Amino acid sequence: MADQPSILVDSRPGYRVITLNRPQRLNAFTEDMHHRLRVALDDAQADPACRALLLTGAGRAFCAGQDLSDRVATSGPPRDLGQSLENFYNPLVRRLRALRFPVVAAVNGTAAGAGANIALHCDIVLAGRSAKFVQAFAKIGLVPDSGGTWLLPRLVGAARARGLALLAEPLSAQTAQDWGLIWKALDDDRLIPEAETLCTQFATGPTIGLGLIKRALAAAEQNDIDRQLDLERDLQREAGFTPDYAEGVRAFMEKRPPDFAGRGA
Ligand code: T3D
Repeated sequence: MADQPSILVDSRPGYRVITLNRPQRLNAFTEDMHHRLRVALDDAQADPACRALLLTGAGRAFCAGQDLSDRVATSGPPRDLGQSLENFYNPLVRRLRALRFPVVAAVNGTAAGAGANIALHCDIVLAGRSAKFVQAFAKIGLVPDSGGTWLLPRLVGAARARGLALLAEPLSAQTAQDWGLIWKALDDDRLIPEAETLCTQFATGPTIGLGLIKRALAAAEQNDIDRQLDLERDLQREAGFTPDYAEGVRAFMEKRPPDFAGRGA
């Protein structure tokens, strides 16, 4: 396994599949994996032909967060974990959230620590029924990171966020769906086909408009209603000038499926 790349990238028509690929360590993060993922996300963002992303894990897990074999205390001074967040995890979360197209997470197995929160930042989170979400941090004396303390109360409310973070117990995919933490739990054998279908749908969708929806929903986390109404006005103006909007209306009136180009004029 040593010479296997820690990230696999597969280009499909209109979208990419990124697979976290350290299955023997449940796809736990190393610096090499962070570097490769950063490049893969930047490449996807820069490619106008890429209109969606599928993120998944190799083997039986999605991702177990930081590789703890890199964190065993030695005789030297303790590692500055704040620096690790600053250099690796925070830029990753920011990159992922800033992608101009929809990102589908196919959580194929355990998602723990930063691995859980990275999955939860994706736009659509699908999970196989065997998958579990674990805010594992408290078990090793850490604080939920990668935006976990921000995401959890917003997704599931304060009481459940406190339980998940303080108890660090695994949450099943089905309960994650029931609580509104994720979009859908699926039978394991349906997970990847369903994620691919969604990516194909997004890859033939009005990409600029979908990106604007992402921006509006992200901004709503901070805005009051007045600021959000103003933002909707501005983003709708932008959407209304896209060729895909013109095509969408034409297709509706002509009672045919739209043929979205996913590009500006
Ligand atoms: O450090 C910083 O930079 C700060 C940032 C931190 C971000 C974080 O993510 S901190 C949280 C780190 N992650 C964890 O604490 C999770 C640790 N793993 C687990 O709790 C469990 O492994 C799981 C709940 C994820 C899965 O349990 P299970 O029973 O399905 O599998 P297992 O037997 O525990 O693990 C299988 C193998 O993967 C095992 O190796 P072995 O014995 O077969 O050689 C295990 O050691 C390895 N593994 C699992 N997680 C990690 C790992 N190896 C290194 N790092 C891991 N995170």
